[in-house]
Amino acid sequence: MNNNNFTWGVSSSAYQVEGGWDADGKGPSIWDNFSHVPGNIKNGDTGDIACDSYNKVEEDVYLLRALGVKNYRFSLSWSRIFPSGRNNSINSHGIDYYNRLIDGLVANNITPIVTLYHWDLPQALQDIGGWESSTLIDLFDSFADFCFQTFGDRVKFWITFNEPQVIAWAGYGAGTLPPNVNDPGSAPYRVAHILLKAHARVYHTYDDKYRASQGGVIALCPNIDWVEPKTPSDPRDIEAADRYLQFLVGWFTHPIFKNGDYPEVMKWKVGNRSELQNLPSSRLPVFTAEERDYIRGTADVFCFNSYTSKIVTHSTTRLRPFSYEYDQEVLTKVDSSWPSSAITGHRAVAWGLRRLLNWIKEEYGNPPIYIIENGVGIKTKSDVDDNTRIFYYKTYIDEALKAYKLDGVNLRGYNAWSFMDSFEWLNGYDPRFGLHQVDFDNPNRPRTPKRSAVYYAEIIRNNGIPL
Ligand code: LGS
Repeated sequence: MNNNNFTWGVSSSAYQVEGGWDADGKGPSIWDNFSHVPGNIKNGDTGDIACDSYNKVEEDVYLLRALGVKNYRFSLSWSRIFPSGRNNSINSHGIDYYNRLIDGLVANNITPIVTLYHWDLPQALQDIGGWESSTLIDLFDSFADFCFQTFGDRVKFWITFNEPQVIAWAGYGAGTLPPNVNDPGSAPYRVAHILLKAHARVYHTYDDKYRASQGGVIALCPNIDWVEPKTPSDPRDIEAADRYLQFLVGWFTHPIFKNGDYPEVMKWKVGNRSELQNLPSSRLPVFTAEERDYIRGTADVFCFNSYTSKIVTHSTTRLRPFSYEYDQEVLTKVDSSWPSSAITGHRAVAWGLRRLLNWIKEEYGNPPIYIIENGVGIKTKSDVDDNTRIFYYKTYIDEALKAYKLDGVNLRGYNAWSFMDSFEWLNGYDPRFGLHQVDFDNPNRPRTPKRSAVYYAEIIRNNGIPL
């Protein structure tokens, strides 16, 4: 590959690797409290110690350097920095930790990509309503402002929200993830509205106060599954697939990368126009003209996470009233002929990534694109030979590079999920997504590179798949 600026990296998030859940003055987050309730997490696992990265800065940086990555994407734990979520109490130990990590990365020529919010809201802010409260817009902005001020001399790549749709749907619709609000009617739409405003506010704060002196980029990071129409010759299935993508991702990226507003199909299906269809009245909040101007253009690059692909078919029956499945008349499922990854219901469909990259290029005018998470979880502790993961990376990276080299997609970087085995939310420590194995039975949490780490390091050295 002739582009030496292409950036290869690995990704993680604070709650999944740090541990030190109450160390040195850190406040509790909604994930600390949720994982402490027996029965919530598989095998009774918690992130209390996780990979103990809080105590392993030097070792983690050493492993990153050995991999040869150009960047490391991690997140900041809000309640480690502001234990109560507010800037009236600042935890200097938490700041020291992130300073040591960032300094270690920079000293080794590894660019930090820093996510401001990867799901671990300070509990104190959940207590005042969490993302259902517009007060969070101010509070998130003041947290972000502090982070820009404190770390922005060395951090030049910021992500506001990881997978905002998961925050809205899983947190406030299905209620499967904390704060477990089960309100599939309108709550996810209200939460998304607040997340979009919070994202835009933080973007403008960066623009107004820091961009000139710090010169970085800022984005948000939705998750996107590629979808194929079940019957490619059936226009209704094609439309259903498009509708799925608009409800899944356009929800956030249409306002930001297009016109400051939700996709037309969302306004038609769940906005005011739904009254014309004799459906429940609008659940989609409305932006004022001023807000649309404020939101439009608030990302410098297009980041996303992707793991799998699905099949979509049109359906004439509404699956769930007030729905949760993209309000649709859309059925999604997996194609049983696609190779299964080790995760139930999660197929490894590498060519879906190429199509997805082309869709982003067409839909949003070929912005600079970063794949921030891609990888496979394997449900076993003894994945020593690691063939499934090597195959996954080889085929997915190959398809991403086809999009880049052959299709003219403006792809700038690829990050593997994950740097190391870590706490996988409701699934605890099984499945394993890591390029490094972590021994969670050992209090020292030793890390061992897997064969996939060696393979990925070769890809990085070769700046593409080795011949
Ligand atoms: O750990 C998360 C990874 C792993 O797979 C990361 O924090 C998230 O940003 C992201 O959602 N991640 C992810 N998503 C794909 C869905 C995997 C389904 C796992 C199901 C296990 C039974």
